[in-house]
Amino acid sequence: MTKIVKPNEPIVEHIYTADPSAHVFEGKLYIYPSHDLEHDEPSNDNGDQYKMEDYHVLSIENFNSPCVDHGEVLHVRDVPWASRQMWAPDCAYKNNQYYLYFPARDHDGIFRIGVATSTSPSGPFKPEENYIPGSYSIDPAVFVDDDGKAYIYFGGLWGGQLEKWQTGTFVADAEGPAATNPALGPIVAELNDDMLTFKDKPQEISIIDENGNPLLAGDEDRRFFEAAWIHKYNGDYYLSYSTGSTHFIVYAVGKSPTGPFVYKGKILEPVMGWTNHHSIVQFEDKWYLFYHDSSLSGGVDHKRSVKFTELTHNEDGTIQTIDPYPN
Ligand code: FUB
Repeated sequence: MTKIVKPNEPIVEHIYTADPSAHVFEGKLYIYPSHDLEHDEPSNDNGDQYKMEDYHVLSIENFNSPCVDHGEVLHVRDVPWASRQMWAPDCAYKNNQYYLYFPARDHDGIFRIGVATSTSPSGPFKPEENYIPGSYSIDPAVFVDDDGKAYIYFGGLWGGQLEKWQTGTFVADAEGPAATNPALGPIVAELNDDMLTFKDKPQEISIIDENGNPLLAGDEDRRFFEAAWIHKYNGDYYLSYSTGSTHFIVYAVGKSPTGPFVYKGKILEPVMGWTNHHSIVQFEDKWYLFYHDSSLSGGVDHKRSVKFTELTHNEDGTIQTIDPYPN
């Protein structure tokens, strides 16, 4: 019998899934996850264990229904510019089309961000010939604002190569900033109406503390690492992201989609497995956090499963911190 989805449990168990980007399209929840491959190779800080080759789309009609796997919607073999590692994707709707944004290494081993299109939220998706010109690093997240303008957020440290782009070109042996210097922020670019190209040169987002000072690279509990996501609540823009080495999902709030954003607090405590990656979505009158952990595989970093739970904004706009293992 097909299982009804339940909070804090894997939404599917027949494949490993991670990095869920959840959206409401056509009245249903659609989830665009990474599809973790089963293998027994060791983990390293470069993320070589994340060898994903394709994407599946998942959907949930409501929270009394099972999760549907719409099958493979894009494979790396069909993407002319990509060679390997189809990491965390996202999807956006505009111009009566669905746009799947995904990072992968190009044929020189450099992470770039590509787009594939479909007339259906469940795919299949047809990739563009080349990656988005001027794109780099990983973890694209696309936010379409109420005025119709679309913004793409991206970037991730270490295996995600963000620190290698500090000069504007790829420097293979570049390290991140010293601990006492400002941390690297995620990158944002407004998209053109075609949703396939950047309108302007991507710019780094500033994340500051309550005194207006930039978060420092050594502030590992709060500084950006990867997995940027934007949601809008009561007119404010909430940038949430993973702190990587300290494994939190945290958030910062701003008055504009491009920042600056003021650090506010934690959304999710560490989960089982090294990575923490999420999305936040309103469905009907409630807000939900989609996230992943490695509990189904007994803690294997690269064999993860997507889960969800309810998320609560307090009256003052702050978000209640979620314990992923409440019982
Ligand atoms: O799934 C591969 C990578 O792991 C993602 O791109 C990161 O955000 C982390 O979850």
